[in-house]
Amino acid sequence: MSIGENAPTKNAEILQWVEEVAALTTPDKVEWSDGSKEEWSRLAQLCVDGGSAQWLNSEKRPNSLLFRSVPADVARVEGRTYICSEKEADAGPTNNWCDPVEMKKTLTDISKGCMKGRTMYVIPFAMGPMGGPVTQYGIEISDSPYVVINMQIMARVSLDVYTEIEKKGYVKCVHTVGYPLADGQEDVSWPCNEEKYITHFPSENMIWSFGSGYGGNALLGKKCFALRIASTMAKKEGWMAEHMLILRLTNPEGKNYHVAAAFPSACGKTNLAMLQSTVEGWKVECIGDDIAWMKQGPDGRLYAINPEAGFFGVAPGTSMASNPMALKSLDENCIFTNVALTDDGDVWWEDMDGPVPSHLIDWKGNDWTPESGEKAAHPNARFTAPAAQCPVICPDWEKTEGVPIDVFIFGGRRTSIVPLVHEAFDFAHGAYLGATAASEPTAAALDVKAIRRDPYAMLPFCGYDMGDYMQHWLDMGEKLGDKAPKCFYVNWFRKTAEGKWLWPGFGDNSRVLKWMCERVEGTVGAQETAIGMIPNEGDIDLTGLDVSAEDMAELLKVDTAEWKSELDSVKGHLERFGDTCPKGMMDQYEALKARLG
Ligand code: OXD
Ligand code: MN
Repeated sequence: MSIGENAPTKNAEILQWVEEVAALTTPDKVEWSDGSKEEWSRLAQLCVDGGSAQWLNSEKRPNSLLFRSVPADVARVEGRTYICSEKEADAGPTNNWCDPVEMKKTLTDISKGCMKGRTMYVIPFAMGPMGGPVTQYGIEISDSPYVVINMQIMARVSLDVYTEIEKKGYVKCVHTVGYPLADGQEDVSWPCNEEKYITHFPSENMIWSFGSGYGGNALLGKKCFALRIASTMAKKEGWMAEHMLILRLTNPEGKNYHVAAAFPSACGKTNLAMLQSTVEGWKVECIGDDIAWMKQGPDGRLYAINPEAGFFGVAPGTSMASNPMALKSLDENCIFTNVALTDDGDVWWEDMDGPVPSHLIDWKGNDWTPESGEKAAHPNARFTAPAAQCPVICPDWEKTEGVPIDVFIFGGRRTSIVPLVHEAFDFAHGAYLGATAASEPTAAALDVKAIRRDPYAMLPFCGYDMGDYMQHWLDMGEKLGDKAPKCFYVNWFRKTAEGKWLWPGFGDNSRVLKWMCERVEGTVGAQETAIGMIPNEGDIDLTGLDVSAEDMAELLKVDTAEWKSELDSVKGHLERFGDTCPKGMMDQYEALKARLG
């Protein structure tokens, strides 16, 4: 097959790579994606005509599609995700590792002819605003039109990428659903393979994904590139690729503060990214909801961009009550996957506002009623929405140089022990708070053993040894010096002994953000405790909020005995990284232990 004639690039290396992938996978056709609206509409219609998608009611949800996957392909598959570094030790104890030569052989064997009967799309994309100093480029080869139309929303797909690649290089991404079609064989609505491999080759900046069509397994710009591969690039080049939302707070005087925050899944990250402030005069705008790339700028401060162009959010639980700005981002031009369909052709999911419909088509395509006893939408059902549609998107969200970060926040879901907010003594202590961040499963009781430590919320996304990752945080702190962001740790989820939530959360979290900005400004004080600095009584603005003084005291309580009871778990967590656990982290641990007495 000659693929060069209508190729939009003359780059011999790219042409050769595309040729090689085509020779291995034998698609019927190669199409060079250009990222145009025309292309989006054509491929969307192709998915509809082929039976894998349907248009939603255009009066309710214009230009939007519904896809249904299959039960075997509904989420990221961490057990099938590999870091194929040259040396096993470089993947660290928390990643699956496979020798790169061996993995390539396995993938080559199973990929022979795997695109037969399909079109192979070549998708050039930018992670970050085109031409920016932090932006990186990639090319994803995929045999899934669903991937092409999702990538068009999640990344910046454009032929201009080929020009930028000449200056900056690119990450090679190969994706196949692994479901070839024999001559005359009819396609299924969601092709995928029982066998799945999500593999990363950090020394070659390459990603190879086989067998899944879903989310982070298939949209390779997101977790695979923007976190796993980018984290290895960032370590080498002295910048940061983090699983963090980015937001801007503006105070009543019009001064801006920028916050980047890392939380494990199910801790309300998207809600915080689009929060509506309940503090008079304070405004919040969203820059990104999932990933931050950050580099030191000419003034020595740390500048962040959102490398993505869209939101790939969990639909269930998103409502006017929990996150109106996310919901309003979904009015049109969206792709929904595994949500339920209403009788009037719109979408529905659990915990949406309003009454539960009496009849739906569920995510498996079956009739559903409230008596069905099953969820109508899959719990990991997703929306893919252009970030530009978010009503509170920051006017500077695409600024090529990014925004200067004032505050880092870490957090997790803890029903006890961890106060509403505490501030790190310095950046190295902040790096320790991130390295030891912990969360309880949503339904957990007050059982310390149930907590999962998820350093920087990067456990599933770090492209190298997590111990080295912790060292990278300490190194960045050294490099940034007194320009480093101030670090905080929050816990919105503390409960009373009777199981009542102590903090209202959602928009009222802006009150805690305000305190952080005032700490940055030096206009409020704080009290020193063994674990860090906590607000003085009365310093968190509670105007108009009905939280009693006793509850506030409980929310900010630091019980040394409780904290001591966690020391073994922290030590075990750090020791897991053996030699690569930085001395600086162990020093932080020892210092905490000493302070707890
Ligand atoms: C996500 C995740 O989908 O973190 O963003 O799992
Ligand atoms: Mn995420």
